[in-house]
Amino acid sequence: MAMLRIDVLTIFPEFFTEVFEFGIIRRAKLAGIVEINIHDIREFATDKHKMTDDRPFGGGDGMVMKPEPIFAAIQNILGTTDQAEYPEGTRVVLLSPQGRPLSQPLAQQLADETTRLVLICGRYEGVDERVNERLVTDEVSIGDYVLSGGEPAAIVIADAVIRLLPAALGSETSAENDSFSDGLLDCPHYTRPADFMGMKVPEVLLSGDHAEIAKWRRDKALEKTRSVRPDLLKGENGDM
Ligand code: 9WO
Repeated sequence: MAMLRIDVLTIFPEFFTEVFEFGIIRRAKLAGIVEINIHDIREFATDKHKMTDDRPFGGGDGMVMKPEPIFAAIQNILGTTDQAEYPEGTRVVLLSPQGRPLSQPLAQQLADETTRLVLICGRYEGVDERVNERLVTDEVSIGDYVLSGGEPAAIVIADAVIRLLPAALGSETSAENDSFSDGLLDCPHYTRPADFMGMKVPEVLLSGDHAEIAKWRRDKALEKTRSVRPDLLKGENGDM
């Protein structure tokens, strides 16, 4: 049984046809570390026109996603629409700008604690509030901007979480070396040739002195973070 099962609810299932077929995510799927199922909300619409949206009460432009098809999908996927009966380790995440910002600690928490991750992708002007009230355990944002749908955000959160699953990262890399694992931005990276168009690789990286190389990399990561994201360096009480 996979360590993590991800179910995505969307009106555009084809959006996800290829996106999980590359790199670490593909390898994690093939290794049975993660199982990803895409569900077309329209298939859970009960009326004869398979309606997934309707006009907003109170007027206004656009349409709102109806609650019934999403409730029916959650019933089908989790066997219940009662949060108290959700399987152990279940998170039902609504992707929206109103959500808690995704961060490396949140991705790590989801990777460590979640066995079932359901991602609800909104479209139109939004999802009926009863979905948020009754079904959603977490609302998550990937940034302070509005997208045309929750689907791109679902891909981002799935990627950030899957790569942190134990054994998902092979020997070639490790999440511990992630810049964000120590709260800093990344250091510069170089590969051959050592001199490219007159731009030379820093001598220290050719020295073989691993202690000096580690110090150089940390100093560069600190320098980059200070210049681009000083907010990442502030402690709890706002000092450095
Ligand atoms: C639309 C919107 C517009 C202005 C201010 C806040 C807003 N929230 C939403 C919203 O939740 N829209 C629904 C989901 C329906 C339209 C597409 N949706 C969406 C999700 N747009 N952008 C996101 C999103 C998700 C995660 N992180 C950033 C943005």
